[in-house]
Amino acid sequence: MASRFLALLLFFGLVSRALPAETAKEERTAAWLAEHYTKFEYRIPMRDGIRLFTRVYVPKDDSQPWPILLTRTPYSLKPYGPDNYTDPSGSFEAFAEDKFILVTQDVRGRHASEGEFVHVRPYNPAKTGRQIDESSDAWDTIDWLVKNVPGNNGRVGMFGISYPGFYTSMAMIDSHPALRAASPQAPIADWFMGDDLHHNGAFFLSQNVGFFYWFEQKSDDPLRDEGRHFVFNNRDGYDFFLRLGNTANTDTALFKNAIPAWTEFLAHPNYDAFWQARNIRPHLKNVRCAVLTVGGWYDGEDLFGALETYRSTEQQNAGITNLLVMGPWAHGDWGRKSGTHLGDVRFNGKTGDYYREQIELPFFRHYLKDDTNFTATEARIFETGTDRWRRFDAWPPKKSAPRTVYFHAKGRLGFTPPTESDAAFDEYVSDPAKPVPFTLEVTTSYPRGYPVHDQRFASSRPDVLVYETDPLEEDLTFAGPIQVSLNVSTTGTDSDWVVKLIDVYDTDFPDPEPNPAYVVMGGYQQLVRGDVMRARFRKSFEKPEPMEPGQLTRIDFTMPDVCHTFRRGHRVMIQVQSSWFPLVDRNPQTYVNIYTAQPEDYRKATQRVYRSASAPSSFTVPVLSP
Ligand code: PG9
Repeated sequence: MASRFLALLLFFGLVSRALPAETAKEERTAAWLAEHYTKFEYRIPMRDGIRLFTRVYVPKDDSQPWPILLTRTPYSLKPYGPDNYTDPSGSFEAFAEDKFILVTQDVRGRHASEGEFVHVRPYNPAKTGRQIDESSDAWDTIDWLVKNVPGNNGRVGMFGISYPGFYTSMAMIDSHPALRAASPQAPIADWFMGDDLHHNGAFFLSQNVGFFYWFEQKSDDPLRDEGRHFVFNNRDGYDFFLRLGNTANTDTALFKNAIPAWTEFLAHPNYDAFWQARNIRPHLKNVRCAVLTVGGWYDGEDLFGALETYRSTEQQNAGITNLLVMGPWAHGDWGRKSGTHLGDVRFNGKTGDYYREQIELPFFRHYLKDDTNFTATEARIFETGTDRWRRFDAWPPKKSAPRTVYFHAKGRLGFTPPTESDAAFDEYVSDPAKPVPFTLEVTTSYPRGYPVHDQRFASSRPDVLVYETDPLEEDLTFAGPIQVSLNVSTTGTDSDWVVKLIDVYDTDFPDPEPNPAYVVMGGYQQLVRGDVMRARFRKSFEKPEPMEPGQLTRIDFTMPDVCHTFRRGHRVMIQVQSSWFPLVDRNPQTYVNIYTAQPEDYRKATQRVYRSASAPSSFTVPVLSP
């Protein structure tokens, strides 16, 4: 009898251990946090006397001193109050479970903190005395925390996604000696060149209108500011923004000029001092901590910031540990989702869980708790297409060689330069009254999955040029930035040139199972990377120039890196178009201030893309040897 009872105990013991982690692991709740942590709220004085509201959770386990993990945010610390605990999730949950002193702070001028908020407050390299910026606020905060928070081990880590990622980057500059590890994740780096508000000077419209309206809410009780969402009287963003007219109408007709920051953004249509001062990249120096920059290949908001923060830190801080993680994620998904799929595209495993458990937590445990279970790999990169994690000792990988892919007649792509005569080109009529949609989804913002959406809805349009290879005879891996080089002409005096790199699945690619949306994956034209270049900025982002109607013109620009394998039997496709609406505001195709363009300024234009021996169009990308 006893042996049977023992066998049963063993069986259930094994079974409970064998249960998948997510069923065995209790859901972390605010009650769990209150049981294991004590909450403190402080108003930390900065060097100019302004006090920043700061929430501190200290482990009740006082068996040893614990390191501090700090996040600085403009998005509020709700719930406020010493007895109101947070429902931990994602990375916060993993850190709470592993025991750190968890600190979150309202940045200057936001919610419960004093002072004036300034969007992406410029770094001041010449500040002295009581002069401040976000780097000094981080320094003063860290200095106060290690001197005042009970039970800390004198070491501080920082992390944050997007705007909190920007504040982490700012803390890295002239970093405090107690800051040992920083993880800027999808950090804002440059709002004019490639993050959130603009790409190559082209204004991102639907992605930002609702967000900034919500962000800029001022309620009389900042501790209860839920923010008010803009109420669109038409849920179809394509129709709504087309009827709205020019971009400045977002300020006058929608916001009634009630959002000074938005008015300010629209007062600077070029890369002037306002935007250049907000470019953090040249200031990422005197970084004395280990850095783990994280980004998502399909992040529609700050992919540029992640790649550029890693690059700028690498170039300006020789000898430090500066690492990069890039996964198959939309904005912020790595910190809060399992990461099994995005839109219709499935990935091999729980990429988000893997990142948090196998990369992020070991990084902070190593530098803040002297845990040895960490290998500082320069680049942990998820290779899409083959759906596997890879380790590289440099990014882009050293074992890659640049290959140029040329546009050819009859919509072909090939690795050999064209030989056609000078008159070889393809053309389309770009009509601002009928811009090319960026998605088929009905939205007034942007679908998180649009960076991997099926592009078959666009390839059939007469105002979209399509070029593709034959089915590949072997896998082809692109690993790095995509240098686009177009030879074009237009009958207008300005244009947008949108280029989309697409993976065309083989015709018998299996549909998902189950398939509630009746998705047809055979022949799927998965967007891998897309971006826009506003032709007026082709020579200078600071001093734009009109295009000469009918004149052959070079349009060169770089699309953010990829690490994507086009599998054998797939095709590489390029689509070229002159609008991407309403993700990007419409270019009237006449050389006026686009934001205040009048209805008569919006004119059709005939766009030509040349593909001749003397005027080839192409893209060049590092190709990884098999
Ligand atoms: N990338 C987000 C953002 C958008 C617009 C302005 C500022 C930030 C974010 O998630 O913070």
